[in-house]
Amino acid sequence: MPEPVTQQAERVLSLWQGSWIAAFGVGILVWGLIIWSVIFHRKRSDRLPPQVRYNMPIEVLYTVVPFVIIAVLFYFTARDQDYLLETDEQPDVVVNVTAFQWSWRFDYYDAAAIQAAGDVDLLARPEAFGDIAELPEEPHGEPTAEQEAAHEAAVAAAEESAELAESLPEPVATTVGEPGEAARPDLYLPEGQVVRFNLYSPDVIHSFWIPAFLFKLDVIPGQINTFQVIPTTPGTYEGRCAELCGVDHSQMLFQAHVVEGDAFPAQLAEVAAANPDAPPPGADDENEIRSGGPAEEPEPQGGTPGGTETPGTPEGEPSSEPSQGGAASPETEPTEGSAQ
Ligand SMILES: [Cu+2]
Repeated sequence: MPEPVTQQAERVLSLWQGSWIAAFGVGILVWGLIIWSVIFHRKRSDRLPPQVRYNMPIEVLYTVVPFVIIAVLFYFTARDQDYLLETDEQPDVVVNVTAFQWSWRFDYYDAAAIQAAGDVDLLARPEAFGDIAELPEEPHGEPTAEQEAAHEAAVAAAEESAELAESLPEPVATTVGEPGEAARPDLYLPEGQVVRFNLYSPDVIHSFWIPAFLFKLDVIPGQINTFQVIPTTPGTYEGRCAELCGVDHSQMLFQAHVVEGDAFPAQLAEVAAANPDAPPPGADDENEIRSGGPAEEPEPQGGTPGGTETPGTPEGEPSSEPSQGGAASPETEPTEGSAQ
């Protein structure tokens, strides 16, 4: 196991160690009993030992002991899982992570600004990623009353999302990566502060994994998973996608840098200065919201019925995308999920 570099990872390590200690305890008992019977209960004569049909105490023991073992393991696993997924503590920094085929986008938010705007949980809603701000498709041909009603409901929901996206504070810095080691994005985290991650996918299932955190979490289209950590050890740690997500899955790399808390604001300013072109997801034009590059990815597939997309063309360029996003209403699929 690598050294844990977050408070949460320490818990994972102790769960892992505790499980091994319990397993060794059971193992030593079983091996001991086997060796004991082999040595002290060898065949001594041809006389058959007394034959019995059952032995109640032993049968009960066989049944009860495994239940106890499982119950103990379950208790600690459930307890630690709750702890690892707990987001009660007020975060200092919020990072919206967008995992796309095949890289990462990191949007940093000032938790205090979000707090002022309402609730930090706002950012954990899909609207925060601006991705469903697009108006759904008009029904083709002669729509039935049912289709029309569904369409109108979808339009209303989309408009509501767009409104919410606009009311959210803009990220203080944004990084968009590209597949491969050379263009992998950097993620900066402050030591000793509470960092909230909101994980979002516009295309397929990915998994956000920093091995040194001893933790990974799936990034699922249509569902935003969140978790919080407090980094404890400054340093640079590898990050990757841990879910086979397509042809360039292995190129889906990033690096996490834990910097000292005092140095973090300056570091963040540097990130913001280095990526001035990255459009903020909360930009005024609602199609602009979608133009982060990654969020656009599934669109051509969904928008061109029967179109043969080459899966190996990750267009990370924000500039090439808005035109497609702009064609939003008539041409594209109403929901992201249906694209897959
Ligand atoms: Cu992936």
